[in-house]
Amino acid sequence: MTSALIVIDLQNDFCPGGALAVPAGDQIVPGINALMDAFGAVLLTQDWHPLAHSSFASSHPGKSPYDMIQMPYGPQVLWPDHCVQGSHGAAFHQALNTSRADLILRKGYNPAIDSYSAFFENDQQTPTGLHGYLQTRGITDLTLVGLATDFCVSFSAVDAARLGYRVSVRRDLTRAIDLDGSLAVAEAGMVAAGVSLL
Ligand code: VGL
Ligand code: ZN
Repeated sequence: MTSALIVIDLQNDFCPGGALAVPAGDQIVPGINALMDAFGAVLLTQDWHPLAHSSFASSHPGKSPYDMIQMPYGPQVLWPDHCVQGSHGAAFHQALNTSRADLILRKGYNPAIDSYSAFFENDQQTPTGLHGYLQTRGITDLTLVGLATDFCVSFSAVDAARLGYRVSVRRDLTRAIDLDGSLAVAEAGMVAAGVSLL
């Protein structure tokens, strides 16, 4: 068993009605549940921010959601408050089959650094521990699904490919935020990194 399904951030705040809703984000849940049976390992990630996280526009006086700012680690999009630790918005979509998960990996808990990728925070240096977990289990092949295609899914996929995993993204089981063409940029970046877009 060397392959894993990684379900990225299928949480209420990224679904219709949520604080950072991805259009039709909830529509991919049944297909993701159905895909779990094809994998020996199923992992879920959960965006998990403390109150007043530095990625929230509300933490930066005078700034609005979707503004860009310069952080010590580089440019950062400012978001509406979302996925606050323990909130309903941070909970998984109620229809997602969470019972099948071997591991739930939380990320974005560092107040000063956002974390789109499941492998590294946005400074591209601070590890989440996922690489060690996968290596220890001998997992070499990853299929990624979930939200959002152009942020957490693509950052995770590119990092995974750079770390040497064989990586596929099931485009039909992801949905995008698509800020100013971010989906096209993300897809080109994934292809350039050697990710298979299925
Ligand atoms: C995400 C923006 C902020 C994502 C998380 O899951 O794609 N996007 N936090
Ligand atoms: Zn977030």
